[in-house]
Amino acid sequence: MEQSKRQTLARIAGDIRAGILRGVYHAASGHPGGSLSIAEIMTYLYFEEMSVDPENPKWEGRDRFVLSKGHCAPALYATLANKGFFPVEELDTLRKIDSRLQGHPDMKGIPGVDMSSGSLGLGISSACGMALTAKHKGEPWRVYTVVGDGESEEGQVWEAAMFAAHYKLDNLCAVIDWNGLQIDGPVTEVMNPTPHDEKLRAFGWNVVMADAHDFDSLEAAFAAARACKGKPTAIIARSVKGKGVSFMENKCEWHGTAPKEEQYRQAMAELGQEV
Ligand SMILES: Cc1ncc(C[n+]2csc(CCOP(=O)(O)OP(=O)(O)O)c2C)c(N)n1
Ligand SMILES: [Mg+2]
Repeated sequence: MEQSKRQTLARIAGDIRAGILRGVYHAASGHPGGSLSIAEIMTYLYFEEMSVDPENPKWEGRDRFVLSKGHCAPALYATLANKGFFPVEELDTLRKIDSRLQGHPDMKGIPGVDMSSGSLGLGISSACGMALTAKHKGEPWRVYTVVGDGESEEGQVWEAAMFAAHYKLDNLCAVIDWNGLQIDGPVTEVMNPTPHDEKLRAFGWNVVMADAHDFDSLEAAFAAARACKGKPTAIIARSVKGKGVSFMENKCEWHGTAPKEEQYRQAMAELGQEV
């Protein structure tokens, strides 16, 4: 990847992190940890990989995205706002009464949201249904979903994995955000879903490993997903929960806690962002 492109994407990921923090700070609630861990993934998807049109969010030919780990809505909202689906200032209304940006994504109210989500395990199944629809219709658009590693403890995720391989959904790409933590502890201690790579291969998936914070690694992974025919692809993306804010990194406590004013100021300063 050219250095200028890498720099542009890094700047956008920084803006997305700032948008996440703005939202949860003003809401005084929400989920910063798992939102920050997918900033580069969301950046790469919406600014390089997917065909979408902010002027026409319901365009039939668009690629679809399902945030299966719906609690990380702040990341999706910050991405959509920076892409131009709605004003960045609206991020300050996160979780407020009468705001359309509620704690979990709502496809009926928010431009650019293709599927409502929040109940873990369901989103990847919706993504499978969308991908099968595209196959039936002979449409070229692709479907992307981001699944949490804690979420992958849900049985329904594995039912979806079986379904996607059975129907040879090579237009489906599931990114597993492997940040190692879920709501109350390390994923491997709560209910160990690893090794994802061996299990998904056994289910019939193409599996690609990636560094979730490295755009070159993401570029290679998404290219490998596109190139694979006859199988769905899982990108297992190694990430850091709370990435970019020193005191949030790898801390379960920041799964669903909003920063206080001083912490917010410090976090924004670390990101080089205006408060
Ligand atoms: C079916 C269901 N059970 C429980 C929850 C509550 N919950 C919200 S986030 C979370 C942990 C998710 O962990 P992970 O998927 O690793 O998310 P991340 O680390 O990316 O934030 C849980 C249990 C939920 N949203 N849905
Ligand atoms: Mg996790």
